[in-house]
Amino acid sequence: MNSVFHIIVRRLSTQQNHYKLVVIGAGCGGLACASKLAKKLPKDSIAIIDKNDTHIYQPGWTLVGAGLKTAEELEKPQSQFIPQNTTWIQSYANKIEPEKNLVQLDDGRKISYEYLIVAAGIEMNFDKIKGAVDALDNDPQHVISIYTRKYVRNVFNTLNNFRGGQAIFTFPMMPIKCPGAPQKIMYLAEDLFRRNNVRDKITVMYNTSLPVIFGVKKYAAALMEIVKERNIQLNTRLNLVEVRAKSKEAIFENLDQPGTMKTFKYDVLHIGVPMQPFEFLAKSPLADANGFVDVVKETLQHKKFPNVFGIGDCTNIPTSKTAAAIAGSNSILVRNLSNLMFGTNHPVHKYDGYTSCPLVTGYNKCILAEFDFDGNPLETLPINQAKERRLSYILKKDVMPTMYWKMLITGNWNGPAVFRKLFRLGGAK
Ligand code: UQ1
Repeated sequence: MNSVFHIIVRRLSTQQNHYKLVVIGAGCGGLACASKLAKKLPKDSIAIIDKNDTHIYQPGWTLVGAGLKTAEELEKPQSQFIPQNTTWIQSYANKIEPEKNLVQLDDGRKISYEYLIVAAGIEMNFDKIKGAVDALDNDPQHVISIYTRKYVRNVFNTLNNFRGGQAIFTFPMMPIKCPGAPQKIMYLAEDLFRRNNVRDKITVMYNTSLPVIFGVKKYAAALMEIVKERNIQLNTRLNLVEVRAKSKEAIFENLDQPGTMKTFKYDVLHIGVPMQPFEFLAKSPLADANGFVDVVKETLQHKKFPNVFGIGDCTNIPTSKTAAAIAGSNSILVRNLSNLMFGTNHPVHKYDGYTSCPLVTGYNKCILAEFDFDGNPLETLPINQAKERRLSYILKKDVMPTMYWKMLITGNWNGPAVFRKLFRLGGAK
């Protein structure tokens, strides 16, 4: 009863057209920041704009692809997470006019703000690969992707039923969110093939647009060992441009010789999706030349509009786009925005680029990569996290989801830096 009442009140209150703070996006970054600020601001000061009814724990999708979780258990009603005392505007933002402090919604309504947080995420675009959508929709026995709510549900079935042939896993052009995911699902698949006693009948191949397997040297070295040991074929500087479902051919552009194509036969093709900034952002005065929200990477404040901040996948902050990056940056955004809003003078804490990639390498092991803007490891635990460990796997599979739901998006998790300092004080290097 109570919650029905709240929903009605919230719906009615969406008639308000001005807010002290507007947050675009109720994903991980938007909720983490809004939850913190809702505790500091009076009722009805904050509006959160997001159309989606469902909040999805996206870092779990690799595990769904491996049959370790169900897609359903990663999904919860968004209404549970919109912080009390804020207004949920269930629309899409489709235009931002920062000179006028206005956000326009898809129904034409205009919402004005004093302060704006842009946390809109990044858009996936399979259409950049000719034939990909058709193949994913019509040939799910052979063409798969963990990257969307719709397609992830089919991945485990296909991998688990695979009995022989060539399995190709692709990594698209940057930027993408969770750059580790396209290879995590490959390691899990390779392990699954072994468990199903068909590994010797399968070629496993990783075709990446990057020149290296991973951007951070320490973890790249560990991953190269695994790739060698497990007989995975690694091809760099190849970008998937076309899928021919009928002939089961994947066409890649050789990025070192633009215009030159290379064709591979596949029996299973896992597609890492090309991504791009949402068009309304790319076209807005907030965007940089690539269409991402142009913020100062240490403070998360917009470079031209000081009352605007950005967090997460929609920004041009040069770190890997992950939930862990939100964990490492949300308190910095909130602190800097609070200083501006309340005229306070808390010390300016600077974001160091902390991000993390729990690289699951099998059904019970994981390399827990954590690093900063410069690709220097920033490891939490006083052990070498480049080693495959069961502990890291348990953290990824069982601990992170709870931290995300209970702490991060509720505004109570500022990343693991506090533990890092604690362990270092305890005597580790
Ligand atoms: C993290 O805080 C986080 O958000 C809850 C993740 O997203 C799911 C992560 O993957 C990681 C690695 C962290 C960092 C936390 C620890 C304890 C290393």
